[in-house]
Amino acid sequence: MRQMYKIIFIGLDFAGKTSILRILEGGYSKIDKIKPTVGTERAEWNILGFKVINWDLGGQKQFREDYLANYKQMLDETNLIVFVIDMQDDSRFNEAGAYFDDILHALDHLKIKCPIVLCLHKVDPDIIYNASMITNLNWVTNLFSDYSHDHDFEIKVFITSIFDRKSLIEMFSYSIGRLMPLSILSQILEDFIQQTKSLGILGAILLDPNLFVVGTAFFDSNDKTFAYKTINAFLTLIGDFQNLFDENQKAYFDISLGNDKIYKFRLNKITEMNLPYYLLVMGTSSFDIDEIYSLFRTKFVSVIEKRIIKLVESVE
Ligand SMILES: Nc1nc2c(ncn2[C@@H]2O[C@H](COP(=O)(O)OP(=O)(O)OP(=O)(O)O)[C@@H](O)[C@H]2O)c(=O)[nH]1
Ligand SMILES: [Mg+2]
Repeated sequence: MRQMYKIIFIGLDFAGKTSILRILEGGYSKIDKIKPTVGTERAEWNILGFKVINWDLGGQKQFREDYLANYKQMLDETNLIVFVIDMQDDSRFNEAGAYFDDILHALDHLKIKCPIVLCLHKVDPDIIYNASMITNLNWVTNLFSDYSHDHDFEIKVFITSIFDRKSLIEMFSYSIGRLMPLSILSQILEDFIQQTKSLGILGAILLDPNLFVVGTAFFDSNDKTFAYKTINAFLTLIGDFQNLFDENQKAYFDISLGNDKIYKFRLNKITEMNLPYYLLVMGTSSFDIDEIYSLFRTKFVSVIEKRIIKLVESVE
């Protein structure tokens, strides 16, 4: 059987679980039509040849009670949990925390030690620095860390909003990175930036056809942080404008930092591959993108393609 991963999206009703999944699926257009989820909805995604089944667990009280009564059936063979909390509704933080506690106990009973991702959600860009939001973020972080204290789970916290698609892509890229052996793709990119260092490259990010980050390599961690922030702009543009790419399937983006420092970004659709993967490269002003990309095309594309095919086999 092909390797399959089960990801559970769980949290109170109205937390935003279904909305997150719809945005990750690639569109704002579907958001208006979302209704409260009745029971559980399952969706199968193909990521790098792996089957990822997202379980969206409706959060209304009767469903929560039902899952807790039948937790074995619901949580069995879970590979990762995304727990979503509505950060705009402080009247329900304790209720969300108690539910989280129930889930941790159920996982302990089943002896499941999967990674857990906490989405502190609905932290929209316009309210992220509001005093009340900062209070809420501290409150919930402390509350949930108290609940997780007596357990032994690897918990990673993300601040997310459907109005910041990058925050969701970052959260989900982390999640798939915890499941799949992706480090091999980053190793290939490491090799690539070493070989193109003299051409002014600072780093590279490989995005899959869903725009999830599947590999990164940078010489400097500050550059990496900077590149991640810029991805946001690119992802929004790719989603919104079909004509972003020129006839060579490249998109350009330069950022001048004022002190003579220019960061250049080039996003390339890797047309040689069966599905549209994307390579984002970051460089200095002397960056020779044509030469860098031609080296990528001749020496790395087929290696990456073969590795992606092999990834699935390696875990079977
Ligand atoms: N402001 C804001 N609203 C959001 C965000 N995410 C979701 N919402 C809204 O929150 C409401 C509930 O979203 P859903 O995705 O249906 O929530 P759910 O967790 O799936 O709810 P159940 O299916 O009942 O468990 C909808 O009106 C969404 O538009 C967000 O990041 N910011
Ligand atoms: Mg829902």
